[in-house]
Amino acid sequence: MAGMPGSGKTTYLASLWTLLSEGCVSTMYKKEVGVMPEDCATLNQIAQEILSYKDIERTKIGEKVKLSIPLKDENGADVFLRIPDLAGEVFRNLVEDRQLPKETVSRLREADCILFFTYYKNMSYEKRIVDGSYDTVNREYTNDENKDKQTSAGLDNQINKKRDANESEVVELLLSLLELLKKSKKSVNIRFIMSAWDMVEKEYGNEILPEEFAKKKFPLLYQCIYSNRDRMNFEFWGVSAIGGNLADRDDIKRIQSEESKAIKVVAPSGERSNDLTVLLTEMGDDK
Ligand SMILES: Nc1nc2c(ncn2[C@@H]2O[C@H](COP(=O)(O)OP(=O)(O)OP(=O)(O)O)[C@@H](O)[C@H]2O)c(=O)[nH]1
Ligand SMILES: [Mg+2]
Repeated sequence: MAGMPGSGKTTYLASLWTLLSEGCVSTMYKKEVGVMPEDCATLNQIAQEILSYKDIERTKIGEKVKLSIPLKDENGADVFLRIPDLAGEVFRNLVEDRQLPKETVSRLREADCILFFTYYKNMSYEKRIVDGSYDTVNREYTNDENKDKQTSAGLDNQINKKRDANESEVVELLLSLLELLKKSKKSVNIRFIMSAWDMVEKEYGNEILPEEFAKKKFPLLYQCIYSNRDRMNFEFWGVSAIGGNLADRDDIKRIQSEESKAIKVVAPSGERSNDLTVLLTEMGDDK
């Protein structure tokens, strides 16, 4: 999983673990009874927080949680799943300092598929048309407490820990990952995950397809993906790993009654399910 801070990575992983361990939703990949993953206790703790409708804490640099477990596919064949959950800060640092831990680089090189998360609500707004005499990008803060961080000229071109990443920085992250993988992979398999799909549907209606949403909301990222299409196999997915907004009482009531059925996964074709494991299917040349 890759993605800037607050893009929905940990929530996906913990909800995926809940689905696999409870087994009450029919899933493409299944866990055998009694098989437990490494890091089971931590995953249970995060999953429990989500199940008690609490906002989970951001992953810190150095935390090394992963979901590492043998599964069975629909034909009963063995597959081994390994998804490390890194702090978004690690990816922010890649954009800011051009550095990524060696271990993460090798994991990315070994990965069959990268799940690249974005959550549009946890991104800074970026105004690209500059008024006045500045010929640079003018970034604005969505967060009040960060307003004073803008320079007197109203410009701040440095990504920093005080504000959410903006679209240009997400583009930078994607380009940096492609650069890192250039030598080891002819073509990189990437699924672009539009997190918190429940929020998207509230705002844009439930007819919108994940790719249409990406094109509308992230035009720069979308353009970058298409102009690098010879370097990746890619797909756009919508995922609501919680099923609703934990700050909204009506949503919480609905999640309480629907339970795991509140989870939503929208495939590139628009096909819907509650199965978070469909994102684990092979793609591209590996199919
Ligand atoms: N409405 C809604 N919000 C969600 C959903 N999934 C995640 N979120 C929100 O996104 C926030 C961030 O999610 P995390 O899973 O912590 O994000 P992360 O990518 O792990 O962030 P870092 O640990 O900082 O890298 C959560 O606190 C939720 O508020 C969802 O399905 N629906
Ligand atoms: Mg996290």
